[in-house]
Amino acid sequence: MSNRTTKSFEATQFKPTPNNLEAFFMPFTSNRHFKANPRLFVKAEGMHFTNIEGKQVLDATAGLWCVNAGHGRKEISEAVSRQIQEMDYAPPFQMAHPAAFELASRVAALAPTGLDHVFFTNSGSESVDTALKIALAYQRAKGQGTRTRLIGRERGYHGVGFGGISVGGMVNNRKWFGTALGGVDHLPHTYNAKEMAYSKGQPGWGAHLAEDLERLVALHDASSIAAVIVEPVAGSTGVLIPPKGYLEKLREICTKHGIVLIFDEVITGFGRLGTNFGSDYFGVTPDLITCAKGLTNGSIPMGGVIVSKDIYDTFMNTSAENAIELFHGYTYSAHPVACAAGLAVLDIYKNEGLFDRVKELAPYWENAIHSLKGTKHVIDLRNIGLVGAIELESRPGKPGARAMDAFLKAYEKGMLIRVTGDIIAMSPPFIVEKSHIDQAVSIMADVLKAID
Ligand code: PXG
Repeated sequence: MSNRTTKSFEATQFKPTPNNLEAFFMPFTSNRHFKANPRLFVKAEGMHFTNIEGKQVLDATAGLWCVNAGHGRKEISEAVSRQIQEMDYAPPFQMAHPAAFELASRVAALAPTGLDHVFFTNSGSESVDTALKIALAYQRAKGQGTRTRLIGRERGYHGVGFGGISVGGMVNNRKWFGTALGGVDHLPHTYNAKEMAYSKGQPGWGAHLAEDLERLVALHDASSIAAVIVEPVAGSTGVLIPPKGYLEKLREICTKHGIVLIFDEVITGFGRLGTNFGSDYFGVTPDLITCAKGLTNGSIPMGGVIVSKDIYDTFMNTSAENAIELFHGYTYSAHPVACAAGLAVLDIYKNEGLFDRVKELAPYWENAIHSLKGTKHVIDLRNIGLVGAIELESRPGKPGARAMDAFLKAYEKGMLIRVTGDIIAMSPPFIVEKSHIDQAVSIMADVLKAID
């Protein structure tokens, strides 16, 4: 026997009891507040979670913008269970399995024309870092190796990898972790309360903000810029909807200067706006699309980067015979269980016409969200597809405190919402009924009246 010093499970200081909340270092959570006031879900079905006290909680956020087809879908759990029994894992480097090709073809078929190859990852953050790396390597493969600069946008959220926080524009994701990537610059964000408060759908003001990209080109020179990344609709930083004409202008400037345009569609992909992708909604086609979340309905972690034919072909045509064309990948790229989940999810979306359902419900949703105009604390309301935002006036000197109170009060009243700063975001599963929308808005109105 080797002389091992590993402690036995029993000898560790933590009692492995399910109600010991200490060991789990929770992500993006106030650990101390949570552990003093725990909120645990134990079951989920359709539009509702059940919490540990046995109470039903209306899911007004589709989990974290991911459970688009609603909870507890048997088609997904059966497909996952079948796959894990048949083959639990297959290595994705120099080997593969059939479902990976099937899912890639199905995703490519949903994507805008010209975007027809898919690289699989395990999360939105990995998709973003993958897309940035593909853009850099593509420029190099084309003989444009001086193009190393990446451009993001203020108030952008692109996950938590070093690439993502560098191009992102969220101060808390940047200030804690050192200097992040060098050579990054940012476009201004597109929100202006004075010009666009209470806009329904896309604001009419602000297309000119895209011209800032020309300013950055003039400053850095196009020959140093590899890619621009934006969310078509900024989600995490408070639902910032692109002004009419803005994305079109970005596309035009990127094309003019040979810059790769990346749309981060981790939230807007898979039907959230009532179209396959946000690109379809806005009629603007980028060179790369990142996705995750709705790809597997949140059931199994998976993300992807959808790649244009031009970029894929450049890799294929410029590397030596039998060389690895893209030096990148994850142990769990195209994991068979995630692929099985993805295929089952795409079937549900198609068979139930869920993206069309979003389109049909969007006007009802818009009216419901805007019916909160004049409610205590509200200073702006925004909507697009099945996304809504309620912006609250901040308490003096305490940004975010009021929305956090709203979050806790809503939970107490049986509804899950998301808050960021003093903005409340709502994004229900696409199976939502009008009666749920009415209920959600009425709970929201009660919550806002009840908090200081
Ligand atoms: N890009 C975008 C546009 C996102 O919204 C990510 C990348 C990162 O994905 P992963 O899978 O690595 O988390 C996201 C994630 C919220 C919220 O409340 C939003 C996200 C995640 C958690 C919370 O708005 N988006």
